[in-house]
Order: sequence, then structure tokens, then C-alpha cells
Amino acid sequence: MMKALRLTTILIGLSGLFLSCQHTPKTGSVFTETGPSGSDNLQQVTQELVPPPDLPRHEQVAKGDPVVVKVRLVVEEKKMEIAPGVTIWALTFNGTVPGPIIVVHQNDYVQLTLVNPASSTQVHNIDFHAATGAMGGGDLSMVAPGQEATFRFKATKPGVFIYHCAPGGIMVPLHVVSGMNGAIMVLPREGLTDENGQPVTYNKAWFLAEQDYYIPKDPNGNFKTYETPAEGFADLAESMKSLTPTHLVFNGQANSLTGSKALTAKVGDKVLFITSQANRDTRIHLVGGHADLVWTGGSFNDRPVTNYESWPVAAGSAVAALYQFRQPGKYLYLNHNLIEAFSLGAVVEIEVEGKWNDNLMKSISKPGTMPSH
Ligand SMILES: [Cu+2]
Repeated sequence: MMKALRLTTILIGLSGLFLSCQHTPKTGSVFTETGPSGSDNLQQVTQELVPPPDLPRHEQVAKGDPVVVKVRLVVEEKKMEIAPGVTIWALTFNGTVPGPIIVVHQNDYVQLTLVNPASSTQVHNIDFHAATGAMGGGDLSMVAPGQEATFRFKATKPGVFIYHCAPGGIMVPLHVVSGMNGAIMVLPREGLTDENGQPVTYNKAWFLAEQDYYIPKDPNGNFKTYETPAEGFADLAESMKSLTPTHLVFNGQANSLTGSKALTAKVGDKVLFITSQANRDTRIHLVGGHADLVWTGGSFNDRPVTNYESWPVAAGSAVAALYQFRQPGKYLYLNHNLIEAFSLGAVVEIEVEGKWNDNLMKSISKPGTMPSH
């Protein structure tokens, strides 16, 4: 009896140790606010955003004290071809689906200006999952055509997070499935750390957002087009209720990153993959590789898990994974619901240059006729 109790105690102790390794933040408590207690006197810098899959210029390890990072997002409502012959009224931040990724460090302040040109037809705003309060800033940024608004939030939690338009009610999913979402990466000030808590850096990073589209069809089964975004909303509201996308793509368009537009890397590159899905669960796999490190749930406050074959991205989140390419050749980065990848379009190609490593894999017998017995 005593022995059993003691064993139980040891096991509980060990599992506690394991849990604390996995879940205790590296420093302090998640309930303790750190960093500056005011932002008005901090240095201000402007971040020039770039179209995905690229990231804006940034330091992996913060230099100096927290700053106010000014970013400007301009709404663009535009007709966009998402697959051959299939067009939508894309509702975008800065003209791309997804919107550009913003990169800051923990305890920096993001000063976001949202501009809605007079030529727009819709009211828009922005909800940052990295922000605290006011519907993620949505309540401070509701801009009608011809208006702009600015708000500032402290990036208290390190990780990767989505942002999206959330103008209220049914307009929230209508705008999000029309492309109006993006991401922000809040790096720890000391940079990323690996499974052992040691510094780890990347020499390439890509922002790959999976986008679900629900394009309405006419009675003959042809995809419909509309004169204005609003004209299509009643049909879109119906088609999205099926919860079955007609198209599921990376970075806005089918084959946006395949063939001649494939991503490229070299053997030895450590690539940080930031994947977001604003509306729907997905699960990512790198065909021919792995994730060496995955910051599950997108949190940089926890130690990354290692060597995952596929990793989940929950609806309304972004996840970061790091992989070092060891072999040259073609890789596929895809949603490993293979129907969603190959029938609906959720696949990216990566071409890697370098020297083949026979020790990791070699052909013993090429495909050929079976020997007769
Ligand atoms: Cu919007």
C-alpha cells in the first residue's frame, strides 16, 4: 500500500515536472504585464509592409528598448481571379489576400492606421488577435468609405496571430471569406529559442495563409460574378453556410506558389513557416520533410515541440514551424486533408537546391520490369 502510494506520488511529481517544462512560461507569469507602462515617449519607427509570402525587414533579436511600430493598412476592394475563369470581389488589406504580415517584438506597441478610401463600398475595421480589449481594436477602427482611424496596442504576448476585418454580424464571415485577413508576428525580444531553450534563428521566412472561398454558382453550376461586393453577399451568405469551400488556396489564388512561382530554398536553409487560417481548421504537412520545431498554437512563450509530421492550425490562428532543408529537390507544403490540397487547391511547391545526401536516402532499384521467377 505504502509502496503504491509512494510510486503514485513519484509519478504525480514526474508528470508535474513534465507539465511545468511544457507549459510554464520561460520568465515570470503570463498574468504579469512586463515592458513599458506608457508609450507616448517611446521612439517611433515605421514598418514598410510587403506582399506575402515575404516578411518585412526585421531583426530577430530586438535591438534596444521597445518602440512604437507604425503600420498603415489601406483597404482595397478589387475584382480578383482566384482560379482560371473564377473571379471574386476580394476585400483586402493593401491589395493582397492575405494582407501583409507585420513583425514586431514583445512589448513593442503597434500603431495601426486603417485607411478606407472613398472609392470603397463597404465599412471595414480590423481585429488583432494579438491585441487586448475593444474587440481586438475592431471597435476603434470602424471606418466608412472616405475615413481613416488610428489606434495603438501593446504587443504583450509573443507568438504569431491573425488579424481580420470584423464589421459585425454576418459581415464578419462575409469579409473574412472574401480575403480580409492577415497576420502579425510578435517575436520574443531575445529572439526565438529551440526545444532546449537555446537561441535559434531562421535565414528565410514565409507567410503562407490558407484561404477558403465559397463562390456562388448559377443554376447551371457555373461560378457567378457580380458588379459590386454587396450584390454578391446574399448568394455568398448562402453558399458559405454549406461550410464546404469551393476553393481552398494558399495566398489568395490557386497555384499562386507552384510551378514557375514555387518558393525556393537551399540545402541548409532554416526556414520559418508562418501559416494562418482565419476561418477554418487546417493541418499542415511538408511532403518530403518535417517540422523540426513547431510552436503549437502559435505561442512563442512555450517551448516548441519537435519533429512533427503534420501540425494543426486552428481556425482563427497562425502557427509557426521551423524546418532545415537537408535534401535538394521538390517539396510540397500542403493541407494534409489531401482532397482539400489536390481537389480544392491548398498546396504550395518548394524547390530546394543543393547537394543530395545519399545517407538520408538513395534509390536501390529504379522502377522497372519485375524480374521473372
Ligand atoms: Cu471588411
